[in-house]
Amino acid sequence: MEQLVLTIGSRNYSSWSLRAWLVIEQTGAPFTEDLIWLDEDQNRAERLKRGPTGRVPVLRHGDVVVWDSLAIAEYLAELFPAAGLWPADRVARARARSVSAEMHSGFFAIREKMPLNCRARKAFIDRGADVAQEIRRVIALWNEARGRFGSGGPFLFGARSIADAFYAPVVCRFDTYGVALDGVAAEYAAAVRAMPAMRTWLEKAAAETHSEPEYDDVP
Ligand SMILES: N[C@@H](CCC(=O)N[C@@H](CS)C(=O)NCC(=O)O)C(=O)O
Repeated sequence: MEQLVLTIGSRNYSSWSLRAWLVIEQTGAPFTEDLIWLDEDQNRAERLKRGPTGRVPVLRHGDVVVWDSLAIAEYLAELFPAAGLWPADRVARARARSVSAEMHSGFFAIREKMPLNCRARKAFIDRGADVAQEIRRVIALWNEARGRFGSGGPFLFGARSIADAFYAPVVCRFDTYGVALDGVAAEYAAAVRAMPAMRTWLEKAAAETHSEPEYDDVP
């Protein structure tokens, strides 16, 4: 098997990197990390050497280049069918794909007003109706997935899947910005935090010395 190389940005600030990293980690396959500090690559020169958009994450597998977190997740799901990256059941898989795509193409208010900053802890403040509505939507879809498909384990579709990788940065954001959870959502967030891969990522994020004031200064 050709070597897998995953280009990521800062662990503390790069939510799309976290998603792809959790997916590749779940395959159990060896891979090399290629970390580019976004604050040191202002003109995207390094990132443009890895992929055409100048964004991270990017996966290289021999001469195959895959950019964009969702495309990387799908590529890895095809490459490692035994890893169970998507639920085995067709209906559950369709729902897992839907909620992952919903995250990938939506939740703009959360993404803009609650940027990923894993190691920061801020007091909860009202960030506006659009953020509140998106938080309610996240909690509703977590509840629905857990209630309908989650009986086989603590994750959205029971066993860990790509959908959990796509919502893991949201758990981090809720922790950073003091969004209180209860019931099913609180239990699900605890399961995500307890994943060994998540703990590793958060420990490394806490140890990073690069800081990005644009995100640190968000109240
Ligand atoms: N849709 C892309 C988004 C990738 C993205 O925006 N990555 C951010 C880091 S989290 C980035 O590279 N930002 C730097 C830039 O846009 O210059 C994906 O899913 O991978």
